[in-house]
Amino acid sequence: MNQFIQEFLHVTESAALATYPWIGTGNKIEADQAATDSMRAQLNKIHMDGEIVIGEGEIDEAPMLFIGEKVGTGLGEGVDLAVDPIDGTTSTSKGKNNAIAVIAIAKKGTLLHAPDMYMEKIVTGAEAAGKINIDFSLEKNLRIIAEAKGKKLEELKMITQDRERHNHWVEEARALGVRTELFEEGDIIPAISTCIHRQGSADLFIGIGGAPEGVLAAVGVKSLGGEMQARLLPNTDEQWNRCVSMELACPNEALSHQQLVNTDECAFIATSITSNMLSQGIENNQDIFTTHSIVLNGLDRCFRHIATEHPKSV
Ligand code: VTB
Ligand code: MG
Ligand code: MG
Repeated sequence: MNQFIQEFLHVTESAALATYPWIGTGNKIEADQAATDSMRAQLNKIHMDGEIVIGEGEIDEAPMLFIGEKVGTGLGEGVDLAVDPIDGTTSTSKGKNNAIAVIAIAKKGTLLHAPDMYMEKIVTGAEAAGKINIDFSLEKNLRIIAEAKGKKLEELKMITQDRERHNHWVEEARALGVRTELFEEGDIIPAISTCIHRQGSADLFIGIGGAPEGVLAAVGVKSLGGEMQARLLPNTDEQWNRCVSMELACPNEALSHQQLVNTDECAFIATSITSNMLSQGIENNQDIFTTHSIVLNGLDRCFRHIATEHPKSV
């Protein structure tokens, strides 16, 4: 995968830059279209036999990068791709925080083929990896993390998206004395942030969000030695059958990290459109745009942030 990282960084940087004219304009469809067109064009230049296994649309929902779409020149290594040209289209169109252009890549056949539906997710950093369990109660998982980190419950922080469906978790955590941070949009970066040692980082991410975003986050979390577990939440017969047709025999079973991403040969790359807790949004300077990206690689545990200056004249 390493040989591709620079090229994929160029893909997410270009997609993010393509959205720039649309930030804060209220036009989320146009923003998404610009990012998608850019991402497809750049992906198709890469010498790989790529397949989108996590995308947004189905085949008839052009212009999205759809599940099953082949990308790249068709020559070279087989690669599974998970893409979200913009995670946070509403944030982009409203000029609010937490919009990213994001890609995860992995050796062919190693990423979960998940349809676009809700997924329950829990994530923690390396200290409690191998110890938490999505089938345990929230209290039990919090106690496990506290013990693994040598902290008191009052010293822990949980992070979750500000949604009514999460209120019971928020109440439970706060009743135990665990501080709980709520964010508005975009659950990929908050999930990954639990694996990074920074002041104020959360110890546990919990939430119900998009399944595609779940698989993307799983690659980032894996690259940092953390642990993610998940469960798809099909809530119609159609969604259930869709899972079965994607070879998920028990659509609502607990998914281990390995089921989400079954290799260390993987990478996660996200360029910030607007700012988030780990990285700054696009800066518009006189002759250049500066982009800020996060690059994580399953073969080491480094947290790389890459700033790139893009001359406007090119
Ligand atoms: C989730 C999350 C995304 O939108 O899909 C969420 O994974 C949708 O939640 O990152 P709602 O249906 O409650 O709005 C995002 O936050 C992208 O904005
Ligand atoms: Mg999107
Ligand atoms: Mg998304």
